[in-house]
Amino acid sequence: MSLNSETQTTASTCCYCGVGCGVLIEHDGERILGVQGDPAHPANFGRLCSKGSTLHLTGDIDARALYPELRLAKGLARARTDWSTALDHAASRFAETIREYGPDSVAFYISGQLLTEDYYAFNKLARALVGTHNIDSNSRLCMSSAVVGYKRSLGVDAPPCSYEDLEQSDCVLIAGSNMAFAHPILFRRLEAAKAQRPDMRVIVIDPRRTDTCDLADLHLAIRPGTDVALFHGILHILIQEGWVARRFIAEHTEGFEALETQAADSTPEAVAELCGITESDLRCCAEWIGKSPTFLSLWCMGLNQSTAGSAKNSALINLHLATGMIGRPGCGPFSLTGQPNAMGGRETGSLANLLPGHREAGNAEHRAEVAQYWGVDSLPVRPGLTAIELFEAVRDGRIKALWIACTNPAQSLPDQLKIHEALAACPFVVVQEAFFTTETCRYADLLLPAASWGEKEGTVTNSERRVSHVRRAVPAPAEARPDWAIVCDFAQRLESQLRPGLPSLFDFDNAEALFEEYKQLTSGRDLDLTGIDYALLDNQGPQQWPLPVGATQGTPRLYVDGRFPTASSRARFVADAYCAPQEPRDDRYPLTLNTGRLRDQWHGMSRTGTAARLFGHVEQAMLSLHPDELHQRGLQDGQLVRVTSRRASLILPVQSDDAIQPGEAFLPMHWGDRFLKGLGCNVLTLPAFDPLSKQPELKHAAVAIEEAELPWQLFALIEGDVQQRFEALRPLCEDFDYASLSLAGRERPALVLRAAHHGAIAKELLDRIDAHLNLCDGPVIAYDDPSQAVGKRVRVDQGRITAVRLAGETAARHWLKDLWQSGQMDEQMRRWLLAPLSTPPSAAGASSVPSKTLCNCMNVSQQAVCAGIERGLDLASLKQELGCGTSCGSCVPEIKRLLVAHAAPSAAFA
Ligand SMILES: Nc1nc2c(c(=O)[nH]1)N[C@H]1C(S)=C(S)[C@@H](COP(=O)(O)OP(=O)(O)OC[C@H]3O[C@@H](n4cnc5c(=O)[nH]c(N)nc54)[C@H](O)[C@@H]3O)O[C@H]1N2
Ligand SMILES: Nc1nc2c(c(=O)[nH]1)N[C@H]1C(S)=C(S)[C@@H](COP(=O)(O)OP(=O)(O)OC[C@H]3O[C@@H](n4cnc5c(=O)[nH]c(N)nc54)[C@H](O)[C@@H]3O)O[C@H]1N2
Ligand code: SF4
Ligand SMILES: [Mo]
Repeated sequence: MSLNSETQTTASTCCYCGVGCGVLIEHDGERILGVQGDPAHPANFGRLCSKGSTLHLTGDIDARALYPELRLAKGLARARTDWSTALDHAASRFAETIREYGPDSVAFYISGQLLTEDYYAFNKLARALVGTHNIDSNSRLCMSSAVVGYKRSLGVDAPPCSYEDLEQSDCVLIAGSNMAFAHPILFRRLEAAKAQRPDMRVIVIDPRRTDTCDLADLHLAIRPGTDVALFHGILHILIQEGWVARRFIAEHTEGFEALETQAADSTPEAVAELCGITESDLRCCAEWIGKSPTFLSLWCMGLNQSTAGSAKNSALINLHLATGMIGRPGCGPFSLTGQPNAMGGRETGSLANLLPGHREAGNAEHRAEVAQYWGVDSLPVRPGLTAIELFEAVRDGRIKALWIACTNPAQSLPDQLKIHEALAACPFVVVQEAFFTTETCRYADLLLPAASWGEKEGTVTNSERRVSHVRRAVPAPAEARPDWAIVCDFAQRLESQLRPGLPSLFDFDNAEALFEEYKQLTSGRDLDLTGIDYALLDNQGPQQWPLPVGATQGTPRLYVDGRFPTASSRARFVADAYCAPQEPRDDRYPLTLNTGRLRDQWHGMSRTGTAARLFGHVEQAMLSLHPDELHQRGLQDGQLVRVTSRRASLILPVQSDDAIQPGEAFLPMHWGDRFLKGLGCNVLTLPAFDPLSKQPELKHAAVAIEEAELPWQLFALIEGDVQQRFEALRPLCEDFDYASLSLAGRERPALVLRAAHHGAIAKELLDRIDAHLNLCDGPVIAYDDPSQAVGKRVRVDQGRITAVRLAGETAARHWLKDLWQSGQMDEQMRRWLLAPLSTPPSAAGASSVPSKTLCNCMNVSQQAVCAGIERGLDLASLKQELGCGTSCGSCVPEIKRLLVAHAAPSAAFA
């Protein structure tokens, strides 16, 4: 996009992951025109990944929630209303419910993507005004095991490291993190460090061979869920070999004896066997940890999302304490936070069991401190419900009014059938959302449009405890409002019902006023933020806490003096026994289903799912299985299967992938019911949770698969107005056994529908689909077989294909999609269209495989890269000739893998 003289730039942050990159938003005061990495931001120094650099292409206005909408009675449609009516109505419903059933009959379910000021307002609303601890967030699905891990082992919830430690470490252990996809800018920093210091050891612990393994000197593909056993086994070897820091243990820790006894049983033979790795790999891993001068560990959902999540966290921290590898440059246990402000949520107390300033809701002294600061008599004593428990309480009627903000539980929580039941049964559901398209919005009795990225002000804290100022670049569209403002406006209306005549607790004119009030609650606490204000962040840039008033700079590293914030000032060894995942595989459900992230999509895709090019790398939801598992079942790559867990089934295509171990399966978490009929991957997952952190086991569900015989297939593509067409076509998908929607293209985005059914669908349904595809009249070339075995329609506007529909048989879909993409239309195709043939003309060089965009920044396809490799190009010359991998670098690991596959004569080369 060319920038004119009126273009302004606003420095802000990326709204995706916990790396917390700084972005420069280019805009004209009304619309966002472009985005660049902020060279001055210490998280990214100007770089952005494939998601950050496409932010300005996302957020299609047609998908945004623009006006408050109210449903007056269940069964009726929602209608547009004004803010005042909307919030008065909500205040009355909440006040009535609280009066009749008590404060614990209402609940708030919020998000790690809110800003610190939003969180603070929600917390004060729930705990001080309503008088309930029923306020939990999606961080329960994300970081709560890390919170428990830090608190149990080190005393408080504080990641002790800095990003610089990645550059300074000699041995980096990456456990249950695919940082190449999920924290790409940190992965780039690690790549660069390893290129500079090739002696640096990188160990990856992940059941899958991910792109992150590209950097690994050692990859331990352990059996899912066996991390605790592995960490105990490593400790066993460290002790046996004398690689433990006895002096550090004696001076700065407690509880080592109990752990030694525990580790004594974890013999290398037994652990290697249990984890499914070789004893020599296990010993190698322990040796690198034990002998390297510095040791850093990075982890994410592979540890946290587990019924042993807390135990996994502490077992890993044990290794740092045993080796004294903490509090020094290049050392320490360093959780990568998922969401952009998961940290801020923890700081402001946005989990049911927490209170602002790293306090505990279960601690009477903490409750009294906070109550006094807020000027209320007391805070409730009764513990609040955590995410899974909370939705259970919604389902069984204990919760009668539910406020959901900035999260999409009807996609992201496990055991989706129950979540949908709960939302349908709840008497009053408020959804505060930036996009009206999410699965959860369907259940909103009141939909409140929220401002989103680039439209709101506040602060966020990234994985390294660094607080950034999030600045507003443009006004929010239509009537959307910032989250904190919605909360405060609602709270004031609720106050007039619940505590009439008293001074308001929510008299805040702007986000900064909220920050100023909140930060005093951190005074004297481990995270002391009292020295931070917006002006300091503006003048001196983002700062790492603690930064108490009077301090001149933030704190890059914690525990440098070996003193820990526990009663004894000693860190604690935790001796948890290994526990297997809740749902072991058996004869009936012989596969373990693992779920996680793709490179270019974000969660439920409300934002990334509006940018066609972000589907270029992976176009549709596929279940990945080891080739042997496909072979055993006589399945072909791309064939439709029915995946069944103890809870439900889902139909989608399989994909052969030797990065997955036999006995396991992998499904991306992104496709919910909107993009894939059948409620998405979480219809399969289980609600079992960790006893301490209450974090659910989203990574290990037992499943079975069988071929889904759905011979009647449909493929459709239509260019333009993709969001509107999405809304129109999605309801029709319900009539198919399988249906999935996605976007395709770059400059001319198109909506793509793939569907399949056990028999031919009704002619009337096909006609309705054709009508939405613009294929009923005008320049349409059609062949319609009366038996519906083959039906083909293509619209050609000014010599270019603009819509396609294949019915019955879809073998020509890749060929037609390529023709659409290239803007070509030839005589051969015209002839084919008019003939009763289903397969594409072989002479046309028609591709039988879908094309894939490897490098999204520079628009380079996998085919082009492979052709380059065939011509003998290496990585440097591929970059130079094709441009791939020269911008954000996210595709480089994949290009390297193709180079290796080509070099190895036996490996399959696509
Ligand atoms: N592209 C992209 N990036 C994101 C996000 C996104 O949606 N898209 N979301 C953000 C958020 S909120 C989060 S929480 C992070 C998540 O970031 P990650 O945790 O890195 O991502 P996941 O893909 O969920 O899971 C990581 C890995 O855990 C592995 N794993 C599964 N079971 C086990 C196990 O038992 N042990 C071990 N050691 N590993 C296991 C999986 O195979 C997977 O490769 O990503 C953040 N960044
Ligand atoms: N199977 C499986 N399930 C998982 C996971 C997994 O690995 N596997 N990971 C879990 C994890 S770690 C996480 S973090 C969750 C994420 O799950 P969700 O929280 O459900 O994910 P999002 O789709 O990011 O939801 C955020 C919503 O906020 C909206 N939004 C964006 N900006 C704003 C704003 O400024 N204000 C408001 N009010 N709304 C806004 C977006 O449109 C979006 O709908 O998923 C969890 N679920
Ligand atoms: S690494 Fe994370 S914060 Fe940085 S640009 Fe990518 S998604 Fe945004
Ligand atoms: Mo997360």
